[in-house]
Amino acid sequence: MTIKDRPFPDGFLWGGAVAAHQLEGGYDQGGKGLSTADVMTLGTNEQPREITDGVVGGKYYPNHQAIDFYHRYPEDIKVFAGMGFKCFRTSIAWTRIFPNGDETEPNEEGLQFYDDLFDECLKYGIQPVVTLAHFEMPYHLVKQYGGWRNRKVIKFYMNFSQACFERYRDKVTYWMTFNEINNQTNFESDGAMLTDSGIIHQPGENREKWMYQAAHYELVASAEAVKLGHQINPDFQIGAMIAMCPIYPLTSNPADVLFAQRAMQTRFYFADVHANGFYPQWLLNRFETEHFNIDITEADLATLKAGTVDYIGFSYYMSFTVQGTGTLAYNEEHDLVKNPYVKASDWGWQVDPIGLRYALNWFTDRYHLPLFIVENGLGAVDQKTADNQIHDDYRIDYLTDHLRQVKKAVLEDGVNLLGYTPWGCIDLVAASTGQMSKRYGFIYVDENDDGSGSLKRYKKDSFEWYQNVIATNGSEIE
Ligand code: P53
Repeated sequence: MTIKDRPFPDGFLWGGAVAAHQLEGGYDQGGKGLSTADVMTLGTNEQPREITDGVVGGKYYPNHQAIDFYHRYPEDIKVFAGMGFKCFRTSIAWTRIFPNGDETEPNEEGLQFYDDLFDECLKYGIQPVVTLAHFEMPYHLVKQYGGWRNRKVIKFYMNFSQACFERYRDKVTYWMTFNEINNQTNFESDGAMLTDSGIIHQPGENREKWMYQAAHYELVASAEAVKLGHQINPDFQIGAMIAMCPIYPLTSNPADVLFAQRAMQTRFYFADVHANGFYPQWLLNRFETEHFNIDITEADLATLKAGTVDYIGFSYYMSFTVQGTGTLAYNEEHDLVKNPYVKASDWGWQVDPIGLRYALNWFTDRYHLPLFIVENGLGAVDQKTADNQIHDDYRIDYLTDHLRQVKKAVLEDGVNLLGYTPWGCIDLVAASTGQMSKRYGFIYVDENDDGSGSLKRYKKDSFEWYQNVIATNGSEIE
């Protein structure tokens, strides 16, 4: 069987993906409250973003302005429509709807903003695909309640999701509950813990334990949201969102293979709970032996069972590799080794297109659910020429190489894939570093790391390439 000259399935959702805090800006407008994304400064690959105690004068916070999508979205959506987007993945900033998180009534101005944004998409036949919590939550919930350490936050999240489900009942079909909920597997990263769980660690506490506790409340909240969403509109498709970085053994040494398996079990148990509705036994055993005393009630277990997801959304950028360490306790901060068979991006992310086909098959075998690639892409430095061209052939190559593997997975392996939304379809603020110079877009935004620049938009070479991929429904990928 060949993939040459064959299209993707009818109705395949080609589009692009972004997240509220990384492009909207307007961080204090329309009644919006302060979010966790608003207290993170600019970093680099070597220098992690600083998490400040509130907004501190004299520091630069890239998400405050981002690319000003808050004011420019009609112009940007129009350009997406010109590319032929069938869908557009974005998130709803929790703090536009519940500025502090613990109010009883939602903020009408925030709700109206997303009504207008979704209407603008629908006008062009672009369906919004929406993440509820994408790496941000009200900062007040962090300060006042300890973020997702606190069971009370489940209720606040439910208020938020209910307000969104009800308001956008007839505008949105595809939802995701928590972006990359499993990125906190790297619990030693302050950034990952804040963005995923609103956790600011106290010195000396057991970080791993708190990661599992926070993730448990999030998984319960997700399951409750799935249940509620289906009551509000039975046609809703509510998914998980998992950061898929397959983890390979460095060698065929059985100790490496076993450790890689446990690393995968650890990084993806979140998806197990989302999709199966229960915890894997190895992890419950680990909670016991480590005396983590995670607060998991019988009622929680029933909720998890009753609120399994409809599909698995996932991001894919890179693969990881590990070597046996003599223990099975996987620690992402320390246990990753270089894979000699793949190259890395300028930010050290191991570029591995075949790993995407592997991932699609792995998810399918494990959960037998529809899949949705909701992020994929190459963060790279782009040069704008004097005549305003951006020749990003490296990005076209990256995406073509990945789409080739996706196409094989769909057409040859029979994977059920709903769509493909490359990350940062317009340049935006990088999550890990806060940089503008780590660009993913088909559309270049004239803005520097320090926020200077005209914010004008320019089409890159990849724009026309992707436009053609969509117009031909991928049939030219071979
Ligand atoms: P940036 C780590 C590993 C894989 C995906 O990332 C990740 C991260 C955290 O940075 O995040 C996702 O912008 C995330 C997006 C993010 C994108 O990947 O750091 O869902 O919000 O922007 C790319 O290069």
